[in-house]
Amino acid sequence: PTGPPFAAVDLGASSGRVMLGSLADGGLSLREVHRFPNRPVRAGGTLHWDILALYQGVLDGLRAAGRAAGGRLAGVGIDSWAVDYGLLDGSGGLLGNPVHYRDARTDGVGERVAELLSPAELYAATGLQYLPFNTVYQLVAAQGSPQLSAARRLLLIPDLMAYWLTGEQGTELTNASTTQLIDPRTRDWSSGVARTLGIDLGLFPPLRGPGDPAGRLLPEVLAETGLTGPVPVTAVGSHDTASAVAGVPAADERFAYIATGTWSLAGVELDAPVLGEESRRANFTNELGVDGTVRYLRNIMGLWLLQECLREWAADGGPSELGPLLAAAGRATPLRSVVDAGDPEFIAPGRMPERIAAACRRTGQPEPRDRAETVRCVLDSLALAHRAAVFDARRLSGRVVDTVHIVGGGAHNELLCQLTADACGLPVVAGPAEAAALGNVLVQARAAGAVTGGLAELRALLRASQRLRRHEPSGDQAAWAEAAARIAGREGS
Ligand code: ADP
Ligand code: LRH
Repeated sequence: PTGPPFAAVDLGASSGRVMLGSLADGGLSLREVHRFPNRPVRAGGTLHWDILALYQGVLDGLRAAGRAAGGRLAGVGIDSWAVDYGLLDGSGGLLGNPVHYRDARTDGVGERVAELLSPAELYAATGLQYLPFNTVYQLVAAQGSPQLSAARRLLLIPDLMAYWLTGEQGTELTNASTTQLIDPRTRDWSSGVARTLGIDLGLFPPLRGPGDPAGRLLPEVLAETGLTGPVPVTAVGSHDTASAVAGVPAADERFAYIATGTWSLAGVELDAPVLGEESRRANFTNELGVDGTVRYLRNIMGLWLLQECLREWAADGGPSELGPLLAAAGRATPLRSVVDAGDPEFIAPGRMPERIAAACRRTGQPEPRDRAETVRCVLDSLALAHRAAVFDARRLSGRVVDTVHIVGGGAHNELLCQLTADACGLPVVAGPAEAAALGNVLVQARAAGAVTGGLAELRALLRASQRLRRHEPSGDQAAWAEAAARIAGREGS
């Protein structure tokens, strides 16, 4: 007999969802009960997350989960995008809407931080890829602001949601590792970095790890959602990418993963960080994973490029449906023009088709002539960036890679998966698209004693139950190398 299901709350930059996961017959089934858009709001010149709308989405999702599961849940786990946070005053009230990592407040802050701590020293201490929006830069940007001065607590986004649901505060480790304030060797705070940059680590509640208890749903939440208590909340890999990597259906260690959604996070899973200068210059990050692992990966722009083109085209009228555009892109000339999908110049929102065309011009390549060619340019560029990241991860870590797993929403995009297989010259296993929710459920289920074993055993459950698609590499590797050379020097490798 199967018990009540586990609810996974997975908040992505493009949408939030609540999924129900059940373990039965040696497998894991997952079912979406609620999905809601995540629409950032620019107000007073600052780009914010609409955090209460997201929390409402979580409550609506838990209500739907309760309806689907007869009012009973075995537990709840929450994961979301990284680096961002809410500040609380001394009585636990939220001080303003969390600022979006794409907001311009961190412009130029990297240079200021580099004067206090050289990039080499910061990397040696934290192992994190330079991304202008890492939490350290956001906190340095906010220094001296009335809001930060008034703050008594800082909660990362999933921890903030967990606090509202349970009344309990903690800082989950995998997501804390994206702040650039964690030493990946000790898996604890780097007090030296915090001291040098004037950041008060006392703002963070104590660390907790994936599988640790995170409280129980408050009576007011049970009343609001129609759930019957007690419902435990468990800390999972609360960084969505940590949950997604736990949800990769790998059969052994010889794999690279690409979690493709709004971002593409491409790399390998290691037991220990790689912290040398070569790794820093190659723009690789050492984020912490479930079960003591290190996610050695590169952040690449991802389907954000496509999302932003679609947003622009929808506002303009004319064809902007994804399916027909992908079909047309599949017929367009391969590798006609490519851009560097690792370039921070694509981080900010707005005018994406124009910015892509400008990048093509700058590198002496023809501009895309229509929407299909723009989509093809984006997908070829992503495949090329995937190739560079997989090759560099392999070279810098010494890990043998014979399969590339693509998980996340991009696993639905067959053209992108095939192009990635072609570019890497390696087979791609595509799916599950909802790896983050699956990794979230598996960590909760193990904490509750419903499954046992390490990541290998958890992944075997995924292979037994998830539909996966295999793409064999085809075509000419030399063509990809030639395309890479057109943007060389700007690429991470
Ligand atoms: P995030 O977690 O960052 O919000 P997701 O992992 O949900 O992102 O991925 C969203 C992206 O996945 C979309 O922007 C879209 O490009 C892609 N995607 C989702 N469904 C499909 C589909 N059916 N076909 C092609 N691409 C898809
Ligand atoms: C993906 C993600 C990624 C981070 C970015 C801010 O959703 O968590 O791992 O770098 O968002």
